[in-house]
Amino acid sequence: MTTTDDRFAAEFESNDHKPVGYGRMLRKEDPRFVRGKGRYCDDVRLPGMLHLAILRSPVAHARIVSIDTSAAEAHPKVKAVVTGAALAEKGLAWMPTLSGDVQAVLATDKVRFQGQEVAFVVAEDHYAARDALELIDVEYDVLEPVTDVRRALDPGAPVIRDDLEGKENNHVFDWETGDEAATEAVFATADVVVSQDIVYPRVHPAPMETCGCVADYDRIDGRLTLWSTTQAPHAHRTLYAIVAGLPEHKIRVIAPDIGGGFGGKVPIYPGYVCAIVASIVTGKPVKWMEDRSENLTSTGFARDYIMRGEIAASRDGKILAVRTNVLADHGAFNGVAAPVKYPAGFFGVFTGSYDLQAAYCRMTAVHTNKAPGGVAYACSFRITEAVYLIERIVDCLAYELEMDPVELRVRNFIQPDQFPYRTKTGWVYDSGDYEPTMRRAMEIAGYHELRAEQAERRARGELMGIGVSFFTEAVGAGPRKDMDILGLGMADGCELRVHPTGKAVVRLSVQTQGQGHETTFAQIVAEEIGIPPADIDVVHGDTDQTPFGLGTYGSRSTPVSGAAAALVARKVRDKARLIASGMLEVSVADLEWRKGAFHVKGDPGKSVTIQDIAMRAHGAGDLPEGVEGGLEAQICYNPENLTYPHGAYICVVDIDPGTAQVKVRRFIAVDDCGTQINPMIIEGQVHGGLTDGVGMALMEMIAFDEDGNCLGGSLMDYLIPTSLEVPDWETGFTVTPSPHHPIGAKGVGESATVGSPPAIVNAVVDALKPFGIRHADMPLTPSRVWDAMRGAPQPP
Ligand code: MCN
Ligand code: CUM
Repeated sequence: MTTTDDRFAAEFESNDHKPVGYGRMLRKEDPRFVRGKGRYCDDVRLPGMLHLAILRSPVAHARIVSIDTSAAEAHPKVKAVVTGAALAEKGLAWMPTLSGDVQAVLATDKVRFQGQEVAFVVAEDHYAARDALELIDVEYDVLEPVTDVRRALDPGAPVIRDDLEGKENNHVFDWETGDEAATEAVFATADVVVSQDIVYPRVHPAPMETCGCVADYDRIDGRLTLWSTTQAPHAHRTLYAIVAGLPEHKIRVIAPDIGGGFGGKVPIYPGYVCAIVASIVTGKPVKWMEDRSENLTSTGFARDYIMRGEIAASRDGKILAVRTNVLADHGAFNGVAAPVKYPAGFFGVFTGSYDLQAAYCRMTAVHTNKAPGGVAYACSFRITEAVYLIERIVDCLAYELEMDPVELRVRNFIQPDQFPYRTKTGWVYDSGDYEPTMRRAMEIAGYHELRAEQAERRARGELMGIGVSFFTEAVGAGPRKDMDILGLGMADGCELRVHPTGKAVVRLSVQTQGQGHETTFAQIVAEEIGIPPADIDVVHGDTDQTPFGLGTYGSRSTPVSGAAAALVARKVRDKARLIASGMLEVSVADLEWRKGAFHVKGDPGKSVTIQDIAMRAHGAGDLPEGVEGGLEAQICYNPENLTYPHGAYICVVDIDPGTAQVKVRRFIAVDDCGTQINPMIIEGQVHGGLTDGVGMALMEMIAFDEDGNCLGGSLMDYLIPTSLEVPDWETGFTVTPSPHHPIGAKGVGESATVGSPPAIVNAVVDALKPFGIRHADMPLTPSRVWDAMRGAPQPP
């Protein structure tokens, strides 16, 4: 099989788009993973370890009348049974969420979503703990649930958060961005205005490994060690210190190998806190691991935005303004993980890749009787929703103007000479060159031939669709002046030590969940300091071993920690230069750095390698005046701005007119993430994100019935794509470096998840054009497509 990757890779890497040295090297972590030697949380087994299981609410909204734990306590293998009331006595029944709300660790007064934590059991083994859950008798007084987000603010709607003083309705926040009056003025005089209701359903990241932890509290020296499925070990440690009142220096959070995070492992879940409490209470290590249903029903969901998009344009296709109104379902507790000043994440980039005159967004967020969460699943802090909105509404406009969707986009692109470009909602895009990326995707796709083929097929009554999307992402949060999580500024520490024999260790604050950091961060350091990646160990995921930083999400590792790694290596190199000048007995100005060695200018024979310098830095003899021994450095990098990767995606679908089944025939993705570190890993990230996109566009939705029962509690009901549903991805790349990142790299980990759903939906809607359909909501399952074809009303 020849993939586009092969066809284009050679050409791509031979031009000036060279990735950093060692480019497509194989992943250093893979020998361990492919042999089944990864070490995940559930592999942690400590002597005397007990097992914790959580009793969860079977109903969405109810007052707790009584809890009888006596039978469970009498179980011979049970060591402790803990309820909300018991936690309340210690002031631990509630914990802060990442968005400044509070969430019940165990319910005391009411349960507020199906699957909420009500009590926990600690037992000698996992099975006994689960068995004992069935012995707990809870009496519930069932209340009317709020499941329809559109009714959450109705007068008389049950108030979910009566725990909050003075709370009289289900309102969470109002938020707006852009200029309402200026936008109204443009809309009032525009030739064409198109408006469309668009729903981005609630979906779940569904990582292979569910959430869990092992808590080990040492009563003698008061130390807590927590192995935990976390994407942000340092931030979690600080929050545990605040919640549990433990001194921070006595807490060690270890994130071992993680079997996929996708944002679902950013929040602190009640289960982690329960395990910590259980270990403190019993004096033994305690393990908690969720099962699949618990993961799907109670951990951070994603999306759940109901949007009205409006676009104003001139008759000849100049887009003038975009306006949107959003109703956001935040579930029972506002557990969204976003920088404090950004309650709607980075949704403000809904103006997309287009040069507009005005834009405005108004959003209302509400509580419903559903699990908390809101930004997981490779969301780039809500850019998924923003890109879906703009790329769907631009297609609606193309439909009304009867224009080709590519031509409409190209006509409105922000031009290369406009960067840095300030959008009408205040985001400053660092760099971009959009049209070549779009043209490259068209070239790989054979866009014009595809359109000709489509015309022929349509004439035969076949349903073929071609969908386009073009996205600009904003990744790499901070800078810290604008961005913090619960007061913790979004900057990243990094530390590099070169040992006497010239081997190195780089210590990161970010934590990989499968993205290949052990490889790519070694590559960044290797490029800067000339030590081969094999000789550079990447240490991460352990707060005792690494400097403070905010963790991995929002594709921030490369933009923030990647920059930190490059700069810390340069700092070491600067010191190495001083030592080299002593060794070669020339002035610093006479030295030239070339791949791993300092050479005396004009005397190529005279040089010292970084390894020679490392030995000298630690060895006998004098160093130049004022230079300390050792060869190491550390920094804390505060990014100047986010980085703004972009991409052009084209999707080709066929719909079976008899069954309404959508088949994704081809998918072409051209991504631009600035300077590439490892093109193979980037392709892997893109392939994964595109697969996510097929899932969301065609299959995935966490639905609820009227009683608030979650209908997506197993992978039989919540469908995720397999290799059978996805095509051979065709990828291509362009490179527009970030001007402020030390090596020009931008993030890429969420690009494809962000960019692909609109391309797929646009393709399906394009295929349905003969039916006069302009929009249909995700997931485009056969039944939804069938209904759309029959003109049936869309589900709410
Ligand atoms: N990379 C590169 N060159 C670039 C940019 C990135 O080689 N110019 C490489 C990086 O070195 C890194 C990978 O691509 O190995 C992703 O980098 P980056 O875009 O910085 O994203 P993060 O490492 O911060 O990863 C987070 C991102 C997010 S937020 C989600 S959600 C997601 C994603 O990554 N979750 C994932 N990809 C995932 N991939 C796997 N396998 N598992 C997850 O849980
Ligand atoms: Cu929003 S999912 Mo990722 O940012 O960890």
